[in-house]
Amino acid sequence: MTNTVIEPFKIKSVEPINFTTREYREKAMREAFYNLFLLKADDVLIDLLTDSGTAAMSSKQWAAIMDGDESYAGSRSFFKFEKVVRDLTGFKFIIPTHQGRAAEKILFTVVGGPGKIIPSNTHFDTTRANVEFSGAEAVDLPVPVALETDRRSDFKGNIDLERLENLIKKVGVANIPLSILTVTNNSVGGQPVSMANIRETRALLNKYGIPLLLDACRFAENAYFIKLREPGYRDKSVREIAVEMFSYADGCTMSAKKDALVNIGGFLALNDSTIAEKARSLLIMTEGFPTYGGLAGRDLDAMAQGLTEVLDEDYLKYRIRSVEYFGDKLEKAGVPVLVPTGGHAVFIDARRFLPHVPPQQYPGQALAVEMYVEGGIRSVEIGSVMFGREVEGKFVSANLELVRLAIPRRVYTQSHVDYAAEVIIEVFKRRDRIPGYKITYEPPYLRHFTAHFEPVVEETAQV
Ligand code: P61
Repeated sequence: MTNTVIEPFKIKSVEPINFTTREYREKAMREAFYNLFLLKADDVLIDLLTDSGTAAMSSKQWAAIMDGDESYAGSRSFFKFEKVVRDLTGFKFIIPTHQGRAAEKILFTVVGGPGKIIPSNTHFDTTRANVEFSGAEAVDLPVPVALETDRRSDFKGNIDLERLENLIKKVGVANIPLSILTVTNNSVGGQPVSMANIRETRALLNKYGIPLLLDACRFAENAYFIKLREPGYRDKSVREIAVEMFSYADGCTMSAKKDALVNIGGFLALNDSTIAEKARSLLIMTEGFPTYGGLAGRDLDAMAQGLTEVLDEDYLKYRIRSVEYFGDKLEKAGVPVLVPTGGHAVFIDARRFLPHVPPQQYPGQALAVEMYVEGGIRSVEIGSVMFGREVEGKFVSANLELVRLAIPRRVYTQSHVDYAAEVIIEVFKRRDRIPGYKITYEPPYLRHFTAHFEPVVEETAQV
């Protein structure tokens, strides 16, 4: 019997990555104001900033691209895409968009607005931004265990049903146009939502007549976790599980840049004809005609093919295992990682990694900078840089100080992951000499993308 889970593909086209020296990276980091979003991608060796839009497409997807139909209206590519999405989700109205946030913007422009409340297990930042931009309020209701990074639990992505019912009773059904479940739950560590939780959410919302939507961008990874972990699902195909997940929902938003294995694309799918009609009108104004929605015809073909490939269980086995392998390796070396490892990324608990750096000196940012300088690894801070706030002049930290190492789909091999783990372990060995950071410039919104930082030198040695 062999145990090694191998990449279920061979490589037909390669893209070189650039090696740099430590001195070069120190300079690059300084010139980027210690913000990893401001680095040139060519100066990054292993890019774990995001799993979004970074997948390697298959030869079949590239072939489908050549077959794309670029007709303005009634494109063959659209009908192919629509059929694949409808067969999978069962939803009636399929509206293509250029990416996930465009679907969110259209949806919340139609159903949001002042006084409205949108509950979720946890809104991703673009979802929250679009809810709030409409004037509505985004409420996160994760289960309490989601905030305990060192506690293992199978479905840390679940929504807290008791808090959901209390919220409905408190604010009233009329103010809740819909509820949304993010599968997997990115902001709490790419953790899955159980089928039982989806089903019970549906039952609870039915009692009050509130629609349920899925933020489905990692639906296949979620479905595979259900197969692995939830009683009664081991013998079902991942496709059957995914179909069941969608069957409890009235619609979904989708960033196809994740589980549709493409570099750009998304969609909004709905059962309600009134909302769908309003959404289509907005689509025409902002994205494009309903049979291309801000994309080229060939992009729709690539999505249709990607949505089929992502349900291949050899692929999902490799995908989930290779991310877990990375997490296990770090955990064994004593690095404080969020457990269990999620579907798309390994998350490091920077508060435990750098206990001497207080939240107001951004331990996640400090760690992300060090990993780049040490070995050219790019990650993303998900902590007080992204979610911290000033309230009446006082610093309010994020719930968690995390650094996310997101794994692009089908891009890196096991030796890339081994190397990345070695770099992180080196940084861990000298963790007590790592300084905190202060912000020297920030824009009014989504500051993590463009803020400037400086090390706090008085406290410890300079980077
Ligand atoms: C990511 F730093 N995610 O995880 P779009 N829902 C969910 C997402 O994970 C998501 C979107 C909707 C990204 C990209 C990203 O500040 C950031 O196609 C659960 O990117 O519009 C995207 O889908 C939005 C990274 C987005 C960020 C915003 O890396």
